[in-house]
Amino acid sequence: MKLIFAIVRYENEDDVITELTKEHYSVTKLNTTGGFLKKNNTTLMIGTGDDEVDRVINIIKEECGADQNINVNMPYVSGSSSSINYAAMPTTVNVGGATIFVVDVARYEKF
Ligand code: 2BA
Repeated sequence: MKLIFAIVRYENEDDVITELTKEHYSVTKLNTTGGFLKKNNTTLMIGTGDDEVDRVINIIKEECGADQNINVNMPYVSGSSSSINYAAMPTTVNVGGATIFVVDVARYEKF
């Protein structure tokens, strides 16, 4: 058995969950925050059989669409302790798609 962690954009979570549920996969949704952009995203936990992993990843791929570049202003600190400057540095980051981890499940029980 595998446990799939899929980090998806907040905008895509509904579509991904709907499609997975339609195909009878069980999903747990966690509200998470990306460490870099500090924006809300969603982490989905899906426990499934080894031979179902590719199907689950394909569904996520279909619903998350292509990635895209966005411009953000990242906080930037410069100077020394006597004169610290705070500024915003324009940065382009690639967002979209999904980030997926697949891990082995050592034991699974359900009561
Ligand atoms: P964030 O950490 O907010 O990252 C958002 C996007 O910013 C990333 O998109 C990436 O394009 C860029 N980025 C992240 N860290 C960066 C850095 N140190 N320097 C420059 N650019 C950086 P994705 O790679 O698609 O990641 C989307 C979200 O998935 C991430 O949100 C994070 O919540 C999660 N994630 C991605 N890789 C991860 C990993 N190896 N471990 C844990 N979480 C991960």
